[in-house]
Order: sequence, then C-alpha cells, then structure tokens
Amino acid sequence: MRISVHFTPLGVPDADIGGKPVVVVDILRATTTIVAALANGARAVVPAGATDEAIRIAQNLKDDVLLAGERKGERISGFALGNSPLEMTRETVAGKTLVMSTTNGTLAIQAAASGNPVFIGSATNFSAAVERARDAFAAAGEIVVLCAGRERGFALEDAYAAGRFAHALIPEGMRRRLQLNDAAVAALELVKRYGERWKRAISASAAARELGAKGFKEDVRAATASDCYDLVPVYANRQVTVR
Ligand code: 3SL
Repeated sequence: MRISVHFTPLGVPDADIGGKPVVVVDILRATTTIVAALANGARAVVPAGATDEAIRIAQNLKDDVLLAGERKGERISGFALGNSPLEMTRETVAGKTLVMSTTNGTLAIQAAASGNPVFIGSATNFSAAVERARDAFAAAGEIVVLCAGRERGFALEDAYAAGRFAHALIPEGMRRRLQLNDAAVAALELVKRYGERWKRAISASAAARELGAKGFKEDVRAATASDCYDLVPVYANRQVTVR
C-alpha cells in the first residue's frame, strides 16, 4: 500500500493521480470554505481557474449561480462572495451553485480531476473525510493527498493537514510495510511536532498571519475547528457536490 503527498499541484504528473483516490486540502481557505458552503445547502461548487473562466462558466449554467473567490485574499471585484467560510451561511448559499476561483485551492481541485474518487478535505470535516478516504485507500491500495500550497510553493497548514490524513490512514501495525513518498514522511514529521492541535499548526503558518493582518482572523479560527461537519464533498464531472 502506498500513500503519496504532494505539497503543491505544480508539476505533479497525471500518472501520479489518474484513477487513484485523492484528498485535496487547502485549509486556508478554499477547501474549508467549500465544505462550509455545501454543509449549508449549496447545490454544488464549480472550481474555476482564472476569473474570466469563472464568469464564463457562470453565464453558461442554468442554475441559480453565485460567483465566489479571491485574489490576494480579497473578494474578486464584481463577485458576490469572497473565499470566507463565514460567508457561506444557509441564507446566502442554500440551493445555489457557486462558481469559485481562488489563487491556489480551486486550481488544486482542477489538477486532481483525473483522480477517482476526489475528496475535499479540511479540519472541519476531517473524521468524515478520513473514513471515506480509508475505504477508497483499502480498495485501491494507494492514495494521494494533494495540497494546494501557496503561490506554487509549500504551505505549512496544508502540509500538516496532509500529515494528519496520512497518519489517520495508516492501517494499524502497517507503518513499516507501507510505501510513503518523501513528502508523506515530512508531513508525518509535522504531526509529530504539532500532534492533533490543528490550531497550533494552522496558526503557525504564514497564510494565517497574512489573513489575520487582512482582517480574516475569524476565518483562520473557523479553519482550525475540527469535525464540525459530517459530510465529504466529492469532485467529479467538474463540480464538487455531496451527492
Ligand atoms: O489560494 C487559495 O485558494 C485561497 O484559499 C487563499 S486565501 O485564503 O483566500 O488567501
């Protein structure tokens, strides 16, 4: 059995993902926000790359659509929503399809398109996501944890989350017989350092500091709250849903 972690989607060959179970994490904040949106009744979230792409997708959808997303952490001008889990209230998103474009997170989800299945993971749905990922891992014999990272590089909060997933997925007594890539080994070291303290690990990241400085401290806090939701969004056919 093999667990592979990638700290960024950049340069990950399709062969490393194609047909394999994948968990995508962007703790600050895209996957946390997507989980919150679907938990509060959004019909689907459609990840987009560029802003133009998001607008085009939204125009072609027949659903009740809201554009969501950020650049440099701030809501994209003209979009209804930013990338805050706190904006995803039932009042705002229930029954809506969100077309979402973020700097790293939605690109990571798109990069995982050839995986099967592709789960959306966060601290807020951690136990539920582990349970689903465990079944997929047992069936496939391998699993990939794909971190969104930051600006094409390493992000501490995602790497820690990857370590938490890897740690939770390692079958009892199997550690020595398991194949881990180097990033998985490093991610597991972060779990040794921070233990199960999501808050400690996430708060130590540069993304948390920058979001705090921009007035999004409460979003960081929301991202550290584990197991608020019992649902596991899946990305398939270009959209994230919980069906
Ligand atoms: O890059 C992303 O996808 C975002 O989650 C970054 S931010 O938290 O909105 O700044």
